Amino acid sequence: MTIKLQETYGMYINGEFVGAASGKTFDSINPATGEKLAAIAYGDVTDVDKAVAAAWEAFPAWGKTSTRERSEILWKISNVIEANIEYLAEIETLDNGKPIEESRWDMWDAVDEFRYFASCIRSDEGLFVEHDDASFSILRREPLGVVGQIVPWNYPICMGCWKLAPALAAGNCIVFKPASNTSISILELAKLIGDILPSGVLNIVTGSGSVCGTALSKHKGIRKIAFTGSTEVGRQIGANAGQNIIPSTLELGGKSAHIIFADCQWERAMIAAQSNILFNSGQICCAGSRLFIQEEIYDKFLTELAARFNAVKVGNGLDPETQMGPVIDESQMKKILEYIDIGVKEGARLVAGGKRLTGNGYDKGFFIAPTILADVDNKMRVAQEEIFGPVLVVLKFKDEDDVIAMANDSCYGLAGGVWTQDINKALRVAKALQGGTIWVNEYGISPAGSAFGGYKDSGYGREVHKQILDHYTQCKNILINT
Ligand code: TAP
Repeated sequence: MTIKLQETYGMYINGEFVGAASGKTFDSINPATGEKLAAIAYGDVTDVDKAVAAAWEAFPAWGKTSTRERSEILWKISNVIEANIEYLAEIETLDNGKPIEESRWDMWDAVDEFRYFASCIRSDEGLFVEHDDASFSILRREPLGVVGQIVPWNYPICMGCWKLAPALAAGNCIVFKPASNTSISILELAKLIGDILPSGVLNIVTGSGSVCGTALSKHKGIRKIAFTGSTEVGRQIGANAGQNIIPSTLELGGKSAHIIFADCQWERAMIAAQSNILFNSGQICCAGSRLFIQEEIYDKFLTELAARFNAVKVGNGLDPETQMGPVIDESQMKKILEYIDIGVKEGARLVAGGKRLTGNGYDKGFFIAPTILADVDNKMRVAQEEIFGPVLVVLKFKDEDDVIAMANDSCYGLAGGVWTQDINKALRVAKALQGGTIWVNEYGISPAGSAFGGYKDSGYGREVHKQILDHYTQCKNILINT
């Protein structure tokens, strides 16, 4: 399929695509070619005001729909996404750069998210508390009203649907801001589902984080803000929410420990160690970016891993042979290359990659060779700071206590992974690790129904699980005395 994108995309407000009040636009760039894909409306506070007003206009009716009606609407949305997987996946790859197969997985994840929450609200039996023979309380879930949602560029549709599905399921209206690097796919999705949702229930504002995102997160008209992105911006969003006395959920950065014990299943652990730093060019919040290898197998595992990194086919994500695409933009590329430099200066040993790829059609895009920095000390900056690129840092460990201490010596606590065939050891380590998700003999998957979110500076709130519905509703206790 070859898609013809619109030259210009407006914001989606009150069921219509509209330009920014200022008339300004910004360009969305294909990271594989450096070429402009489309111009996007550059929204500011005026546009955000308009979107919030439209959402409140829609709320009285939407908030009163039955769970059956909302569930059916969510199913319809999931069916539309499923029917358009190839179309949406190609747009995602054009805009984000990831290999087309990864974009397809993201779309399936989005489909599943809507179906999961469509089912959750039909099976929620609510809470009833009997106080004594005469009186009882009904704990009623009520929607919050209008909620704000802000997402990053690494999983535009997938992260978007992680947020849209539960908010809609709970009966809220939404003002949603995609990342400015990747606004197109969610606007295309709005086109596809526009006639399923009543006007004003879903509004999408586009523009920069500093102007449009700030206007949304400070807006007095929103009743909750959900954010996925960097810890730095998450702090500001959380503070803004605090000022307005509204709840926030924050899914932030990570530097997850991926632990390979000597008794691991070799091939499976090897594949996971590679793919969980090279999927999406390493631009994954829960990437297994700190790889801990037990000393007995350190040299052998590292040598084989480096050979695999060197054999990865890097290229345009639309080429089905491509295993890893570009990084999102030039500034991200420079930041990643700087970190590689820092790591080498700190004393790490470069055993794969380490440079920008040039020639061979790479020059106009933002391609970095899959990189491994070995013999890293956990105190080094490359072990403590999130690089958000295809750069694996590798550390050696002696035993369980040693690796748990190093793994937890991080300001982040998003995720972690453990590879061993000893289930007792696996559980001991999984319990000891400070992270919201710990995979055992697995890494990186978060199917609907598992809970995803961070400890420490990685944020709070758990998405992909029905408990997020608590964050999109408020509880009313109705006490009845007979
Ligand atoms: P950010 O710079 O934080 O941007 C994320 C979103 O926030 C974008 O839509 C951005 O808009 C907007 N934004 C930026 N500054 C803002 C402000 N002052 N007020 C309100 N909104 C603002 O992150 P990023 O560079 O796009 O994404 C990478 C980070 O996200 C990494 O740290 C990664 O770990 C994290 N991440 C976490 C998760 C989970 S689930 N924990 C998942 C994916 C990514 P613009 O695009 O216009 O700047």
